[in-house]
Amino acid sequence: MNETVKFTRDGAVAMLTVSRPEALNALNSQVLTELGAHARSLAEMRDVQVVVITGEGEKAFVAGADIKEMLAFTSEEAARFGRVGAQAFAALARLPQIVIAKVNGFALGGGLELALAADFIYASAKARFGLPEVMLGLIPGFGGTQRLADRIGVARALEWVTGADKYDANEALAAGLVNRVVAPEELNDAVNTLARRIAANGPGAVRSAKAVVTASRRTDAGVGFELESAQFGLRFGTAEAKEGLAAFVEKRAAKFPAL
Ligand code: CO8
Repeated sequence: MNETVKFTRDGAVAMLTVSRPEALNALNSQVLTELGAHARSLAEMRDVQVVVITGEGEKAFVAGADIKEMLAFTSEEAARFGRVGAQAFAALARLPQIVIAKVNGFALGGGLELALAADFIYASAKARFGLPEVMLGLIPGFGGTQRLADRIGVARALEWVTGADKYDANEALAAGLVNRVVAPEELNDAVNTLARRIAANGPGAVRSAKAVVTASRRTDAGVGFELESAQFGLRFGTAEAKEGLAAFVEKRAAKFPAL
């Protein structure tokens, strides 16, 4: 069976590309299974610091779950499909690395849910976002209701989920869904530049920062601040922080040890 998710790597930056361009990269069972397997092996890769997720071709990031496959599902098959997808997306969302969704075109339904499993989204100006599930009599099933509300607020998320409209890249930017919008031909460069910039920093510090910043969502403010102080203190026991501080004082570029 041909692979439907391509894994490529450039130094400390890895890329997952959903590759079914003939179906606008729709998520079938095979894609979901492969995404889950990649997420689990990426979690163990201590020499990868940034993961980019994207879709093959010019037109789509991912146009949703595969409607043609879902059409024939029994309830049991649908439940299994939902579980495999939810587990894959949860594994991506739990990765210790920084995960960037590079949204080059349509990010609809499960496709938007996949982008939401990343830490943040960079989008081409021709990207289109939306959760059209209710038009199919469904609701988002891969964690998208929770992650969208978390990203753009409950009121706006309810409007998006129940109205099932599509939003262009600038609307998504204004809503806080997308971090940055660039011209389509500039998207690769913008993401690569950011990914390399992040990967050049102290790898332990970047992972620690991700753990602490994302904890702000799950914990009340007191606990989050305590976690931040604890992690801040722990940094000082690391060779990485010693090197970073010394390099600044010595006016040279830091040479961080591997994790
Ligand atoms: N599934 C399967 N095939 C798809 C999908 C899809 N989601 N989207 C597009 N395709 C296929 C088309 O069928 C077409 O194939 P063919 O050439 O064989 O007919 C090919 O991709 C090209 O698509 P179009 O010809 O439709 O291209 P257009 O430019 O005319 O339209 C759109 C592009 C607007 C993106 C349109 O394709 C579209 O509306 N697609 C469906 C979008 C959608 O509704 N997505 C949500 C799906 S539901 C979902 O994601 C649920 C997730 C949660 C599941 C939880 C389970 C428990």
